[in-house]
Order: sequence, then structure tokens, then C-alpha cells
Amino acid sequence: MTRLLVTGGAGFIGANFVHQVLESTDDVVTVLDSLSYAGNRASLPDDGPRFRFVRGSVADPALLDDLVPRHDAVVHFAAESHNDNSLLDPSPFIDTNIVGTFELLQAVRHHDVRYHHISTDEVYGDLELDDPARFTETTPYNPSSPYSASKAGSDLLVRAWVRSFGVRATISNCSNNYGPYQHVEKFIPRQITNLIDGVRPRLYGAGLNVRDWIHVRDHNLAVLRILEAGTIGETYLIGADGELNNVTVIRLILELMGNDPDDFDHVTDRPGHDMRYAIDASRLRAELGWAPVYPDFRAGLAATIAWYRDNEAWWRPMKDQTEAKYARTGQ
Ligand code: NAD
Ligand code: TDX
Repeated sequence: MTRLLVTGGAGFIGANFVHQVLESTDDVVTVLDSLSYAGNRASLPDDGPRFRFVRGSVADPALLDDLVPRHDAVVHFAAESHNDNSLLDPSPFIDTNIVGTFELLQAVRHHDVRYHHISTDEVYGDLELDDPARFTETTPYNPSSPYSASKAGSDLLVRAWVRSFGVRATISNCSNNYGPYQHVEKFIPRQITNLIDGVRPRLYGAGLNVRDWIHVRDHNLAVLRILEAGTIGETYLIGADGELNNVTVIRLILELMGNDPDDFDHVTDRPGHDMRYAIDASRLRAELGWAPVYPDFRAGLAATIAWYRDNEAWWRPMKDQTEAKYARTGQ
């Protein structure tokens, strides 16, 4: 039995992680989450013998000094996670992603607690559509947006704390996740919930940008594997060979929801929009024996659509304010 402290556990990937841990292990979980606009207590179970929820910030050193030493490992999901928001106001991205990670590293350092850092493929910048290369653990960092720059900064802090202070940390950089409990500001849930509301999907620019989709449960299975068998100080890239451009994804959502696949609108492009992300996950596969359990994107997307249809009470309270924000940028 391991005592896990999961930061950002009321968000999309963290909440799925908590459910997977409670289902498949006998670990005990504490979630530390500030319940920002992106956090939802309803994504998590009620408090009980194996689960406890603590509302607070990862940038609060006194709270961390109390919580961290009661745990065997910290899994750090908490972040400001949306590129579009980082273009409107970068400030919380610096506070949570950089200062928050710094405070957490200081706490795990002082209490000698194992640490796993959740990061993103966006730290590597983007690839041309016809580039034969994919991102690997040695690709140089080259972030484009305030979001990806703040994640890159936090990754570099982790590497320095490993080397300078001997912190027992691993890092994973994953590609775009999809699945249940994802905020309706993100591409796939936004289009699904728009269609439920009879609104046409919104594609940024020409829609030729490529994302490397992975089911959230496969991301979390990789994280569990790294916690179990990863080498301290190492970085692992997580991806499931799921490259698709945005127009293909929108057309598939339309088709699966019984609409004409051409029934969508092109809207203002994202400034600085990364063209393509692509992950080479060979190290994770070869060294840790991980492979995706949910590789069928069409089936995963159909299940995700069904989840949003069945869980309107979960997403409805966030929908209007999210769309009001997009209306202000013409998106
Ligand atoms: P999310 O926005 O859905 O959830 C983030 C959670 O962090 C929320 O519950 C929020 O309340 C919490 N939080 C924010 N600031 C906090 C603070 N100061 N203290 C404590 N909690 C705070 O994000 P997500 O999509 O679940 O992403 C989780 C992690 O995975 C992030 O680190 C993100 O960079 C990374 N990641 C995401 C993806 C993706 O496709 N979504 C891909 C690769 C990596
Ligand atoms: O309405 C939309 N229309 C559209 O065309 C939205 C919201 C997005 N898009 C495009 C932009 C991207 O090319 O879809 C693609 C995916 O957009 P997002 O869901 O905002 O994800 P992205 O910017 O790729 O970043 C995601 O993956 C990497 C997560 O939000 C990050 O947290 C993660 O690090």
C-alpha cells in the first residue's frame, strides 16, 4: 500500500488517475486541488477510508509542509492547462506552473518524498507536417506559448532539483489526452457539447494542425508504470501513435453524432498556433513494457461522446461562461 498525494486531482487527467488508482490498487489517495475554474469536486469520490480531498494551492508552502511528509509519493498534475487562456492572461500560469512546482520540489526535497512530474509534449515546440522526425526524450526544448513555456520552466526546475539536491523524481511528457471529465473549453468536449446544444463546431483556421491523441486512461497507466519501475532522474515520453489533424477529428465527431461531416465553421486561428505534435514513445514501451490498452480512437471517441451525453449535469454549469470567453476572441 502506497500513500499518494495527487495534486490537481479535481481536473481532467488527475480525476481519471484517482479513479484508476482506487479501482486497480490498494493505495490510499489524498487530492490537493485549489478548485480553480478547471477543478470540479464532483469528478471525485466522497471522502472515505482510502480517499481524502484537501482544498488548497500547490503554491502554499505551509500546507505542503504539513501534507507532503504524510505521503510516500507525490504525483503532480496541478497546472493551468489551457493554451488559449495563457494567451489572454499568462499570470496564473507563472504562479501555478512555475512557482507551484518550485514549492512542491522544495517540500519533496526537505521531506525526501518520491515525486512524479506530469508534463506535456508542447515543451518541444512544434513539427512541420512533413517532418519525418517525432519528439524523443532528447529533443531540445522550444516552447511556443505562455502555457508551454511555463511547463518547460517547471520541467527544468525538476531536472535541476534531481541533479543538485538528489530529489527522487521522474518526468513524463504526454501528448493530447481525451476522455471523460475533460473541461468543455478543450477541443473535443467543446465540439461534442456544442453539438448537443445544436451549435456548429468551431475549427481554428484551416484546421490542418495535427495532434497526437491518447486516451486519458492510457496516459495514466503509463504514469503508474513509471511510478512503479521508472528510473529516478529520467524523462519518459507518453504517446499512442494517434496523429490526426483537427478537421479529421471534427468530421469524425459530426459523423458519430449523426450530423453531416461538413457541418462546421472555420473561426479565427489561435495566435502562434503549433502546427504538429508527434511522440516517439519507444523508451516507455521498451524499458517499462507499456502499450496502449485503448488504441482505437474511433471507439474511444464514441465512448467519450456517450459520456458527455450521459453526464450533462457535470458539464452544463461550465458551458455558458466558457462560450462567452470564446465569443470575446471571435472563436
Ligand atoms: P485541468 O485544467 O483539467 O486540471 C488542472 C487541475 O489543477 C484543476 O483541478 C485545478 O483546479 C487544479 N489547479 C490549478 N491550479 C492549482 C493550484 N495552484 N493548486 C492546486 N491545484 C490547482 O488539466 P488537465 O488537462 O487534467 O492536465 C493535468 C496535467 O497534465 C497538467 O500538468 C497538464 O500540463 C498536463 N498535460 C495535459 C494534457 C492534456 O491533453 N490535457 C496533455 C499532456 C500533459
Ligand atoms: O474550439 C476549438 N477549435 C479548434 O480548432 C478549440 C478549443 C481548439 N481547436 C484546436 C487547437 C488545437 O490545434 O484544436 C487543437 C486542440 O486544442 P486544445 O484542446 O486547446 O489542446 P492543445 O492546445 O493542443 O493542448 C492540449 O494538449 C497538450 C492540452 O490543453 C494541454 O494541456 C496539453 O499540454
